[in-house]
Amino acid sequence: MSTKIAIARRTTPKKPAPRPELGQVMQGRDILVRALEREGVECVFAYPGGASMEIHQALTHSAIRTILPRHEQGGAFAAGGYARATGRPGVCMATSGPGATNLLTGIADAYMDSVPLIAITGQVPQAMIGKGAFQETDFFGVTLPVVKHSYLITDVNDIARIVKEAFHIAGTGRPGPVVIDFPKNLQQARTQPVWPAEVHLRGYDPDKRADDLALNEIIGLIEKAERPVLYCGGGIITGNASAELRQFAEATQIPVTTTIMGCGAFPETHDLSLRWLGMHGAACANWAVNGEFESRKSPDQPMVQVKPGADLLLAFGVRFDDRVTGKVDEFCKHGTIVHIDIDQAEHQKNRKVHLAVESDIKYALGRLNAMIRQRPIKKNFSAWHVQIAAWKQRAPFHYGLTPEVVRSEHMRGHLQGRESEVILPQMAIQELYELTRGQAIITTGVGQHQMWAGQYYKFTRPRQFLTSAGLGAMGFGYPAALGAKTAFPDQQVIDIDGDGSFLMNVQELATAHIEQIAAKVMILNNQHLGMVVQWEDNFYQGNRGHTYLGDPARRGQIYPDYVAMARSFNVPAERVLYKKDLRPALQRMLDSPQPFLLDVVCPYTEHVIPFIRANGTVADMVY
Ligand SMILES: Cc1ncc(C[n+]2csc(CCOP(=O)(O)OP(=O)(O)O)c2C)c(N)n1
Ligand SMILES: [Mg+2]
Repeated sequence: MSTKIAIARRTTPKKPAPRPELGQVMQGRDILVRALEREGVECVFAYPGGASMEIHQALTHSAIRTILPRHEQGGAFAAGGYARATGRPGVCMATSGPGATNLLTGIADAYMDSVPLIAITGQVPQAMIGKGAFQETDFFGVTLPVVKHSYLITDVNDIARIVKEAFHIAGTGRPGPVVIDFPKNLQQARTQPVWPAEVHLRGYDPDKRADDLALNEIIGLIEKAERPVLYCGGGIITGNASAELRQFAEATQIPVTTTIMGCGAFPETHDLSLRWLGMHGAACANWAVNGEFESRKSPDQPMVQVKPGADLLLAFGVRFDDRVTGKVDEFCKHGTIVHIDIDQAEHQKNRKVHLAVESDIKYALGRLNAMIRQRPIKKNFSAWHVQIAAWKQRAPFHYGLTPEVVRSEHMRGHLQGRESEVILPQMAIQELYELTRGQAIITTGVGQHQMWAGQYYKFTRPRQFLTSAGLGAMGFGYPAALGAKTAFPDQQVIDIDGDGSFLMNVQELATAHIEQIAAKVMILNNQHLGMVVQWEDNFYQGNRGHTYLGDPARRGQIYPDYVAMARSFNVPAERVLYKKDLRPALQRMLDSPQPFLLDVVCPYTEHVIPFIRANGTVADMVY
């Protein structure tokens, strides 16, 4: 028997490759700035120093808006916020040594959450590299584990190509941060740049497309399933595949849960939405994926199933993060798992799956939708929908007033006799949700307030919830809000922050005022590192290990005075203590044409629930 091999013939004539363009002689610093302009960069968050001031000089002659953060970490987070809000690479810049190392946390944050970020750093002159020169740090080496790619420029003739490649790498495939380290002597050197028209990188092909065989298999699995669930992540948002996801979910009637990174990828107000899953996710989402179990008090007790969970899990643009899976062997233990991701490195990494498909998710969902249009799925999941509706009704996100609030010493004075006037943090977020009609772009710090922001603000569109999810970096919220507001000056951008997190980049109030970036911040001020307190309560009998942020000599007072602090930056601010004052104060914050700080004083005694302890299972869920 002969084997036929089909050889594809090129039927259309080959298009001539676009030609590179020759520029005029100029200095390296100007080549860099022209290259940024050619990439369509609108703004850079840049803090100068000896090794980068040449580039700042060049920026003064450019239409690019240069925003001076008051700390390089703020600049990196702002660029990250800009990138998360727009989908376009954010650009930050710092000098060598300490300037560069101050960017590091922002770079690591972008790496963990697949955010396109370009981090440019000045470097000491080439002749000084390796000599322990003043402000010399091997930033290429320091950042190696937390970048998608990095460059140390060694030839002035490479600048134009490197910038073009850096933007291509940062923004395509699975996005991520790219570092460009730029020695000062090359910033000053002169050459005639060659502007490349295209990027060619051997071995880097971000255009991955699932084959129809695998997609057909997925459709077959859906037709065989009784209890399918879509588990969707940030990949849907970075892949611009929200519309395709919605179409797919509606056509198949498969319920959707997302990760925190995926919040907004599917409207959380939709009937098919289970909200987000994992450690602090919705009980119904955790049950739908894993099944419902009898609550157990300790991990040594057996797991007793009450209701089965998903028999088919469609994991699209996710990475099986431990905050989602808990004990990974128990995660969706009895389901068939299909994993579509553009990054092959995520396949079979954390959780073994039955079918792994390497693909751009927008392409895969678009193709699945086309297949379903041709041959609609006949399966009806109504029994599954009934079960899910019952779970949703039984365990929605909830909170209530407890007598414990008076344990918060910073509340005792003003609450005496008016305990019902207490503002619980969840309540403040709910009010904000209502007043903004769910339309604001929300950023957060890291801690309890972050989880409550995810629970009590419902996100209906992608790029609406900007949070440091993978790295969990306190201090992210306000600078990220500045980045988002720079990109979308006409939208309401609000940082829902913790008192601890906000203080980590409080200096960015100056950037907000001077640059007139009207990002707002609502501090849920519980005078504690609330999330760590919650763990102390659960696992260390409430013994406080340096989790109190107030002034031990004056526990009845609020410390520090954020209102006075904001005013010193010329940023209007108010404090609210009582429920009756909350709504009007929020409204004044929303109406302010300037940046605004609202200090909302809350008790520290609330715990975030649902809660599944680290490496726990759904049987350990407190809800
Ligand atoms: C840079 C950084 N340092 C430490 C931590 C550990 N950590 C996680 S949550 C948290 C408490 C945050 O307190 P706050 O910002 O006041 O938020 P709350 O939990 O009180 O809402 C801490 C210290 C972290 N995530 N990031
Ligand atoms: Mg706090």
